[in-house]
This record gives sequence, structure tokens and C-alpha cells, in this order.
Amino acid sequence: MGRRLLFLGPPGAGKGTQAAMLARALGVPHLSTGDMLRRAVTEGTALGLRAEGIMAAGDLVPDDLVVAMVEERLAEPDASCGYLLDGFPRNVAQAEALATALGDGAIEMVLLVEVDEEELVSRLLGRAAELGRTDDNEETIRRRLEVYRAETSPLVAHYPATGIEVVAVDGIGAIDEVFARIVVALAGMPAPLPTVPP
Ligand code: B4P
Repeated sequence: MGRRLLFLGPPGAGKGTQAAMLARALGVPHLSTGDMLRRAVTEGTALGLRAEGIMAAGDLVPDDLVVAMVEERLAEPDASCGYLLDGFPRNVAQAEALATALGDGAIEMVLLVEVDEEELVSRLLGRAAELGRTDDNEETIRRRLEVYRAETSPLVAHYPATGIEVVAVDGIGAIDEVFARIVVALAGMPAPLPTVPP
């Protein structure tokens, strides 16, 4: 079994960006619940139809739907050699469901990407102009930040309380600089380090 890592951080912190780079470097699948849900919306599946309005409002999709989606993905053969979770678990109930499904070893370390709120809003408004995501308007961004504070940030205390280390990484700076910090943060782990891409 390879690396089982979780990226935690507020919307816009760069989790998706960094998780994709690190998953490539480690050779493990990148599991982003945001990407999976957006794909379901685009494909018009039953899950997508339930999730669409909730995501556009900046709220969390119900736990039972997200947990079932992740369990199904983790049962695929490529996840048997490790994975990088991005955007899941998003609250303590999801973390407990994951631990129940996969046991205590489901996550070996949490990487917390930290960025201040002003920078988050400006990045997400920038992405709105670029990608046209329906949840990247200022009102929804503020709502997503509120949901992060209320629902997701308690995981920062939950994981150490269950014996899993949370390592904070400064998410401000160029994408490659942040990646290099993540590589350093992983240095304490007993496995080969990924190399910083050119
Ligand atoms: P996500 O897709 O997870 O969206 P996000 O929190 O905004 O993170 P994202 O990965 O997109 O942002 P990133 O920091 O990479 O979730 C979207 C919605 O799906 C949620 O609101 C919710 O409704 C639903 N959902 C997802 N998971 C769920 C779950 N488990 N339970 C319930 N509901 C769930 O990047 C942001 C921007 O910053 C990018 O444009 C990027 O290019 C830029 N950026 C990255 N690094 C940078 C850097 N160093 N400097 C400058 N810009 C940078």
C-alpha cells in the first residue's frame, strides 16, 4: 500500500492544484470530490441533478451521497496502491464514515494548505473569469468560506485527536514554491520523496 494522504484547506487554497501535481509525482490516483461531483453534473446523472443547485449555492452535498461516491471510487483497483484525497472528508461525519469503511489506516497524514481570506477571494474570482464555474461568484465564495469555517476546519483538531498528524503548509507564493514546501513537509515520512517538477 502506497501513500494515503489528505489535502485540507479552504476553497481556493490551491489544494486541487497541488494534489494533482503530488499525485502525479507519487504515482497514486488524485481523488477530488469536487471534480467527481462536477463531472456528475455535466453528465446529468441522478447524483449530478441532486448536487447541482447545492454546489451553486456553496453548500455541502449530503454526506450519504458523497460517502457512497468515494467508497465506490476507492474500491477501484488503482486505489489499492494509495491515493491522494482532495476535498474529502469535508466534515467530521465524513471523516468518521471513511475511517469506518477503510479502518484506521485510511489516512496516514493530512496536509493543511493555509491561505488568508483576502487572497482566497481574489484567486477564486480570478478563476471565475477563467473557467466560468457557477460557484465562483463573490456571494457563493463567501458562503463556501463560512461552510469551511463551520464544517471543515474542525477536522484540523479531529485528526490529531485520532492520532493522525496534520502538517500545515503556507499556500501563498508561486505554485512550484508551494509544491516544494509540501515535498519538505513529506520528508519526515518513511518513503521516497517525490521530485519537484521542472
Ligand atoms: P471543490 O472542487 O473541492 O472546490 P474548492 O474548495 O474551491 O477547491 P479547489 O480545489 O477548486 O480550489 P484550488 O484551491 O485548487 O468543491 C466545490 C464544491 O463541491 C463544494 O463547494 C461543495 O458544494 C462540493 N463538494 C466537494 N467535495 C464535497 C464533499 N466532500 N462533501 C460535500 N460537498 C462537497 O484552486 C483555486 C484557484 O487558485 C485556482 O484557480 C488555482 O489556479 C489558483 N491557485 C492555486 N494555487 C495558487 C497559487 N499558489 N497562487 C495563485 N493562485 C493559485
